[in-house]
Amino acid sequence: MTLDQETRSQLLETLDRFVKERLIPAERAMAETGEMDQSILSEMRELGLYGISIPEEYGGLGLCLADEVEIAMCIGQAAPAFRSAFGTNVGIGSQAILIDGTDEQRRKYLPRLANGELVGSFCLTESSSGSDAGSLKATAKKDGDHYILNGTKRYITNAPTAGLFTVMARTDKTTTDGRGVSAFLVEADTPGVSVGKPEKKMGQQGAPVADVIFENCQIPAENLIGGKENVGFKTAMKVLDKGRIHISAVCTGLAGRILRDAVTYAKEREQFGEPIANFQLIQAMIADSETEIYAAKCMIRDVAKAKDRGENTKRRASCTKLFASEAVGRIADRAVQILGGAGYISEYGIEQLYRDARLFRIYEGTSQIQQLIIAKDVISSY
Ligand code: COS
Repeated sequence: MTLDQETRSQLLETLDRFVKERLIPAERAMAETGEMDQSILSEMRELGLYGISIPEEYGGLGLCLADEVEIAMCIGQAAPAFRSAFGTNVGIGSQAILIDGTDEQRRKYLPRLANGELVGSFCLTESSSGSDAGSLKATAKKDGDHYILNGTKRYITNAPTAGLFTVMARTDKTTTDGRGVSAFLVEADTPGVSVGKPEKKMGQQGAPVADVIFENCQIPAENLIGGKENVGFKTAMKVLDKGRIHISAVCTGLAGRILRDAVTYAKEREQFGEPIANFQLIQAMIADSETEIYAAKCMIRDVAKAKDRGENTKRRASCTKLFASEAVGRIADRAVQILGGAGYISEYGIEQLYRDARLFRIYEGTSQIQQLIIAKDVISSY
């Protein structure tokens, strides 16, 4: 569904107020304790944020990607951990079911993902397979009308709060690449599933990340996504194609926030008898940052519309993720520079956002993986 102009503006205004009145003031406490305020999570549920991408027939808002990215840019203005709380339900924790799941799988899980009762999480990465995702070692062995799952997944976002895992595991032991991988839905309370201790991280405190361990975990055969073996790697790639566009929007929302904070500071801070915003070397950093934000927004809106039209956006999703995540890194770096000594001191908040932004160049595919995807696709097209 595409929102009409008025509904879209009203929704974005409401969310912008929520960001400024509720999320930004709660950032510091979350960064210090690593805990998200439960009342904020309830408000996010009430706002329908967990279900923005899930079709209305399953209880979500059923928004098109063009609307979803506007919401991601808006919420992205606050510390990224807030977006992460519901982001897996919107993206990597629900999309495999939506893209390749059976009707029964959709009916069973999507309504509870849409209202936030269930948190979805995506288990692809392992200790020995990060960028080379297809080489994963977790196994799923068919045993009558069940599969027996074994393996350990690493750095799994929202693992400690998840009720449902999308798990990629090898069903064809004769393979070592993506061709023998299948995708499964595993409920967190299934015997044999355990979650490790949340990792201590550089930033994004409040967005929990942990190992997920599967030990002789018996899952019903009907939880094989789409009922088809050995197509799970492709499912994961399709999920990431969309996820990378969404993440680009989060990067760009944060970039705008960081620039705003840096400009506010530059207008107040005086040196050599005047605000530092008057100095052209500061202005150059502001101008470069604004230009990159504008370019990223153009890419995001363009690729989101293309995906809504049903086009293959693999290359463009990677171009956008590469550009937007690298841009927010540069913008955060310039903001620290504009704030000078204050940029390095936690009281001013920029150093926290600088650390938060660092993850974007790594997760949902590193910048180098985006470059490989883009180059391979371009080379094969000429
Ligand atoms: N959509 C649909 N199918 C896709 C696809 C996509 N976006 N990308 C790849 N595929 C298909 C290919 O067409 C190929 O199919 P065939 O075997 O039928 O030809 C198959 O999947 C394997 O593709 P490819 O040969 O490109 O796989 P590689 O093992 O070379 O690796 C990369 C591909 C490196 C791009 C992949 O492993 C990757 O994205 N790694 C990063 C993982 C990541 O983002 N992790 C983040 C953590 S999860 S939040």
